[in-house]
Amino acid sequence: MSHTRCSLLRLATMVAVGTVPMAARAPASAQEPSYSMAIHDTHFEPGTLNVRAGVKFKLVVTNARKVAAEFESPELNREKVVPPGQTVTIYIGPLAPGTYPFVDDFHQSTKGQMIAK
Ligand SMILES: [Cu+2]
Repeated sequence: MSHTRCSLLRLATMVAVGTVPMAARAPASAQEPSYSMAIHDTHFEPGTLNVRAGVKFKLVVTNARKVAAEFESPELNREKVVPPGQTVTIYIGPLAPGTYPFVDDFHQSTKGQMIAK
């Protein structure tokens, strides 16, 4: 589905369940855990990312492709375009323990998951 359409769906979902987007987050401190991930032509590397539950962390995403990608996860309430060859930083959490799927929204067969413990 298109970027715009999935954003609208997500907003509609949040309204429906009575939650609101998180407020703007404070800048990260150096203490926060940082995890790195790359987007390749057919997969994320790693495809399963283990993260610490209960703390805010940094996710550093590099797009190793020659085309734009979009890290997207309604479960994580995150959506970020990553231009080809570039790296973005996404702040996530604190997460409850659980499994959080994500996808390259521009190439939906490319999927991964985050496991918070
Ligand atoms: Cu999208």
